[in-house]
Amino acid sequence: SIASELEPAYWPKINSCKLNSFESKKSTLLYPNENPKIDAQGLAQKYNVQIGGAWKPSDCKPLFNVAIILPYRNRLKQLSIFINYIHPYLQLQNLDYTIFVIEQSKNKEFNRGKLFNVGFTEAMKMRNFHCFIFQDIDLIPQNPENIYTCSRLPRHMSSSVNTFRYNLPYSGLFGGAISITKQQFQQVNGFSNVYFGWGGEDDDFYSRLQNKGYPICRFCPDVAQYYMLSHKKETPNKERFTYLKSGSKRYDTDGLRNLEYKVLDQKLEPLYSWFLVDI
Ligand code: NGS
Repeated sequence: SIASELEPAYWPKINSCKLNSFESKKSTLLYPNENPKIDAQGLAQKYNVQIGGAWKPSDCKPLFNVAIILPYRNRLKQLSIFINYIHPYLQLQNLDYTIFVIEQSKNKEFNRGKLFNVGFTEAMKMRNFHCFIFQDIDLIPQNPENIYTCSRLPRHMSSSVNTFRYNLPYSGLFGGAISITKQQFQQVNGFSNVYFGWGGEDDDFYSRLQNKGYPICRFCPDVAQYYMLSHKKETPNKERFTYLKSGSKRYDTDGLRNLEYKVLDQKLEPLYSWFLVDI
């Protein structure tokens, strides 16, 4: 049934963490502080975040863990707004989570899909994560019920964004913020690596899921509400439609399986694990 497909893939059982501590906030939409004080050490202490951006509840045992992968370049203010907001938000949900920031070096166009593949690969070297959230740092989840873990089906989490007046622009949209299990991500060979510049990589990823027979799911619009931080529009990739057309030829070869990159630097920051990569 639909209901069971929306359940977390690792729904907590007896003696494990309840997901109910956010009940009281249910009807309140949350907004980020757009001018947060940048005191990473202080925030890490206040919220008990382990170095590298990891946290889990101490009074119960989460039955799932999640890696949150954030592709990044040149948006320091947005990063600090997001990071300041997301730790307390996630802690309302009693998750075992780690935050990864994957920064692309300067020399090429931004490649969101490839950075997700890198994030997946590096996170898996640190720990055998069950569940991955791939998301943009300009998207602030507003409803604490939008749980940051995997459903049985891959989930489009950001289906209701203020900039689209909380409407879904097209039914195949699978961009912004998504959740997917490790196995599902490996089965579709991750994202394509060929999309440099804005657009198309998420549509390609959706086709990969369809190709392997995975329907996607979404929570209802009031749960899936996001507030988008403003920024100027990126330059679209002129090749994106050509790549999308020939996409199916590359599903098996282009992705996690042929991923090549170089880690230029890495650091366990107080609030996230940071990787600088040349792709
Ligand atoms: C589509 C893009 C997607 C993008 C979506 C929403 O047109 O990559 O718009 O973008 N696909 C192509 O360009 C082929 S948004 O308005 O949120 O910036 O995610």
